[in-house]
Amino acid sequence: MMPLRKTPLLPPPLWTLLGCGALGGVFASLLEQSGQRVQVLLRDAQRSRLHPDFDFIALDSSHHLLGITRCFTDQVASVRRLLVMTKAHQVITALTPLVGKLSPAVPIVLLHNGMGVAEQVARLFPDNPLLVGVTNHGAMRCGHFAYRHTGKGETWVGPFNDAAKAYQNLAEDLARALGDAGWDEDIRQRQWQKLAINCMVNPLTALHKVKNGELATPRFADALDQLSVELCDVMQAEGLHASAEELKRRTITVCELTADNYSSMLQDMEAGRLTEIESITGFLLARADAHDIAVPVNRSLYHAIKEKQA
Ligand code: KPL
Repeated sequence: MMPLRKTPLLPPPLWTLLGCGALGGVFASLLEQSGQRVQVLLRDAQRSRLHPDFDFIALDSSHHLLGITRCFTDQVASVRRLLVMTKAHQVITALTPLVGKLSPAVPIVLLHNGMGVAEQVARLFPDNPLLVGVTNHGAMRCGHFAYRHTGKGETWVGPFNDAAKAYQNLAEDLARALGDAGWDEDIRQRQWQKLAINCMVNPLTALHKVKNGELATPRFADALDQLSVELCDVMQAEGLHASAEELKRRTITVCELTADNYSSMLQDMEAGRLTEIESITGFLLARADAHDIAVPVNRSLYHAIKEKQA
């Protein structure tokens, strides 16, 4: 009888996370809790700062202290898969120090609100598999390396370039940590659906200083109607499936599911941070202009946010 060959036990995957904001911190914690390995890649300027354990408050309000490893740019050779969860406008600045250092074999996953950033990343790293994704988990940052998971949602990732098509296993690994996560070859459709939700929820909640749930009340029904018609026109011109009623319905569902949450744009405004308006409504306006479609209501929200931000 042939002796049974032992299959070597593979070590759990190692994720390197760039961007320790609210969502990044929650994803790092959930990945770590699922038994996968996580290291966070920090800016060199943060070498001398204190690095306490992650203080993670789960959905059931339980507290967890997680010893997540930190690494810096000179350790980039250890990176096997890179999950980028900075704000959209920080992605290029955060990735630029890795140009020429990150192996072209490392898949890069971009998970942020808004669109238009992956095109720039593809120019910086033309040979790396590039994946993009959307998520609607809720998260809050409650201090230095302290995070609260405020809502469980879906996460979808898919390929931005051909090289990324072989990386479906990354979606499976995310699913083990996040629950609802999947692979979608046609991720652009989902990105636009999320963009439409963000174009409606983020500027409106930030300008009116209301929780997401408020948008599901009759007070905002007209505004959502007008915005969803404009968004639908642009999506159809982009060759995507869209109906204004469905975009509005999806937005209301998200607002009901996250009724008690403050949108990321409201949180950014209140904290005096730059918002993601350029990658959200700014991207929509650019595509509307390219198709010569008038989007006056979205445009006025864009200018109102820019004015407040200034
Ligand atoms: O993605 C979000 C955000 O706050 O940025 C939504 C979906 C609006 C949930 O708050």
